[in-house]
Amino acid sequence: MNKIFRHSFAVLNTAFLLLFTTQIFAQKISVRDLTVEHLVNPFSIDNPKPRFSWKINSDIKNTKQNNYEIRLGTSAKIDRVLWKATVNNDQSVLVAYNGPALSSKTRYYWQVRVKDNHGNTSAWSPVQYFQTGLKPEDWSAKWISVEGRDTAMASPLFRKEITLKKEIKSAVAYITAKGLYEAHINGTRVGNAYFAPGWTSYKDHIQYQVYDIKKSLKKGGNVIGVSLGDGWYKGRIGFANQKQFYGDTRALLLQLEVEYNDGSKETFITDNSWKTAYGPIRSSNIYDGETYDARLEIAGWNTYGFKENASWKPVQEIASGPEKLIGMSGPQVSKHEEFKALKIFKTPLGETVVDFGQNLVGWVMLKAKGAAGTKISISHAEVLTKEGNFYTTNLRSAKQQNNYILKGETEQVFEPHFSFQGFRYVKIEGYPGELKLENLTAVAVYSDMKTSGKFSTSNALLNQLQHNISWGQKGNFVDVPTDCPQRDERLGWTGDAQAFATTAAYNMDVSGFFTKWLKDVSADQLPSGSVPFVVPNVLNQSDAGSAGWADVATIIPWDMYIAYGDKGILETQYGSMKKWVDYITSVSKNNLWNTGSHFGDWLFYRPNDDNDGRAAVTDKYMIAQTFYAHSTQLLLNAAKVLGKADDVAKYTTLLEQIKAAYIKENMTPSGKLISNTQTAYVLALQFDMLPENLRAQAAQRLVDNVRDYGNHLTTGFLGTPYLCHVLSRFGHESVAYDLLMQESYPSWLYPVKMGATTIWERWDGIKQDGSFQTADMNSFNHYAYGAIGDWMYKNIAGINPVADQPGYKSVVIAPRPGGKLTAASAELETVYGTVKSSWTIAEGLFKLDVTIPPNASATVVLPKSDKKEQIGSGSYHFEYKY
Ligand code: RAM
Repeated sequence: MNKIFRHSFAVLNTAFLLLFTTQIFAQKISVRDLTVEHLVNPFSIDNPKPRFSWKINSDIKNTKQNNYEIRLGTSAKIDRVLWKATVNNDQSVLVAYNGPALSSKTRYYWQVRVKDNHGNTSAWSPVQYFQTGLKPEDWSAKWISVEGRDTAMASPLFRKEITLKKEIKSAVAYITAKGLYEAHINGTRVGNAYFAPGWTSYKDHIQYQVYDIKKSLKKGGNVIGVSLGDGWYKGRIGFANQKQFYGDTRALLLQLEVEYNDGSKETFITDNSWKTAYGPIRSSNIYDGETYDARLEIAGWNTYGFKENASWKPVQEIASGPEKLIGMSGPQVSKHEEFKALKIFKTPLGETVVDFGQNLVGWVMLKAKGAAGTKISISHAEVLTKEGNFYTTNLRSAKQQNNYILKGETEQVFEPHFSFQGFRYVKIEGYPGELKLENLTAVAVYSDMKTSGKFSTSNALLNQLQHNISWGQKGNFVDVPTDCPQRDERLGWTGDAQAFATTAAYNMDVSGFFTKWLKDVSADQLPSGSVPFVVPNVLNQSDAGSAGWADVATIIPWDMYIAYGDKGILETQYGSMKKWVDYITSVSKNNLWNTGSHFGDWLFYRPNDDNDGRAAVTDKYMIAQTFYAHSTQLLLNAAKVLGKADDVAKYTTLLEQIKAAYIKENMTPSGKLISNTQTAYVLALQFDMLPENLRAQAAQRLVDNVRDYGNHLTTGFLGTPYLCHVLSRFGHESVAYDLLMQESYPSWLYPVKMGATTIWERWDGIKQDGSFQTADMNSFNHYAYGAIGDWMYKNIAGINPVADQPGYKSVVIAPRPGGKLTAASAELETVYGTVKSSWTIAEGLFKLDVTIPPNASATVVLPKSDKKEQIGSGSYHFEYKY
């Protein structure tokens, strides 16, 4: 303990102050944010026992729910109650339905009210609803495609006129496609989702979307029009120029169920009465972009009464495959932030380039008017070369180019339909007339995840790092968690996803997003239990089983359980978690996982011309053994939560054996590891591989290593997420801060200093001399190293979950100031409500403001103090000499 510490400690004991800032008025409580299966008023619930959640508003401190009443019916007034329950407990998250069997394709209405521990009862919440999905036997629609072989690159349009005989009470459309679809009713786009039906393991399951389209329909004649794109299903996907991975035929499946005011019903479906023709989208591709020829627009094709000419052909019905049709369990992809063009300039090579100031994922909306046949090309890039030219070599074979061919006449606004781009800069070619800033707007497109976290400090570089982390997340959470969003890859790399998942859950509500993706993890898990490198798996079947990648099967379900208190996700994924651990056991000898090929600590520090062993190479099988232990530990945790006593016993023994084998193979008697790297010590300590008495010395070896590199990290994808956590846990907080605040390469802030607006794939994507890392693998939007965000929320701001009270039912607020920071502040919207932790250090005083939501509680661990405060809900202020 140093002097300063002792001094403030003494002061603190005498001058400790705890102030209550919330007024204690007996105000009523209310409920808010009602969700079903994590979603607000969802439309396609498949779970026969859907789960309801709500949050409580209250100004009264120490508020807990004592009781809830829930009721559910089939009318908006809930006048005929189908199920009700009055329960005396504090469960407000994921309360499972427990009434009579729910019917398919039915809307149910529900509401809740609660009583608190102070004797207050809330009013009934506003009525919310959810809709159940279709059962397989409810589908009467037929898959339809173009006649003959589907060889055209152009997007086919499908249309059908229908007549509604009476006034309509309700109208629901169920739509999906092989490929991507965009649907219109009477000329109006259906919904605001992009890339529907989303990317899933299509050979196993395809999602359908459900739309309430009553408002777009009218009594009499109506028309449905749909266009299809190749998307992930048929288009180029994977880095080997692979096409048609899931199938060679784009197809549409649509069922429209109408109920008239008199109670009678009518169903309209896709079948061979529909017509098809090719429209203005001449080609579209996830990697390469889209070509749109406005001269080929068919005016009125999606309005009623349109006269189909000879180019409209009959469709063909095609047999459905073995894939299941499932409702959406995650959020849709939509448009979000818009960015104005900041600057239009000519590069030294004479290119016309536009800067949007932010590396983002989505596309540019372009306004243009010119002579028919004028072709405008928009190419996309993340960075400029050091000479200031447009740089696309790191996109590898992805063209990322949208082409628009004008039809003359009026001004038009163009945007792609079935492609997205990763970019900060665009290059414009062929623009007629003067290109003005107002002709271009960039729009970010990503999965609809509510922002759940805010984080800021007194350090501008750290704030930019936080900004970059969250933009790395937005850009790579486009329906599946991808490694990168720009080059010919954009795949669901499992290692990247597991490294970043907890950080992701701080920044945004990813409960639905990962619930959906974990279904693909299970679906694409091999019969052996091995887990592919990428999910959905579009690589070879044998591309599976890498340590730290395949462990996604255990890691993300556990992370989601902790973040959202979702025991159901453990129940659903338990089989997959277990299969993965059993797979490792099956390929291990003497409890050692020393077979198979592994990525290891991917992209670790490797200086050029390394003659002194400075390259931070960590033995791959040693890494594998630590993840074997980690996955077994998580499986064991899940088994405990789910009450599986036999498995608890079995995997407890296994875990001991794994650790013993690790020590025998990898550690000298004095505690030195066979690889003397940061990652080696980090993983050994993070996953408790070492005997207790050898942990402190191992942590010291880690510290020595960091110091030896001049306070630089040398870790790759696997070591980086845990590096600062391990240092903090073993009392080396200041070393963790030295790493975090390091501004020279390799470090988190080096890219920030180089002007990054997202997280880079490489610590030195742009080198000090302005040159680039190898173009083959140099993404400027790769979230993996953004995993430091988890440490920033937990240690700087101090917001920590508690494993046996998941979902932040209980929170540990333990800020640990350092790195010359004078202030830090974070907010997290949890499933109970908003948790806040905000501190300042000024004039020798440490001040902390904490907010804990109703029905949750916290332990506040004050820095430089042995004080721990137990608090209930409410807002609290602490201050003391520091
Ligand atoms: C790269 C990906 C990804 C990484 C794998 C091993 O191609 O971009 O980030 O997980 O390799």
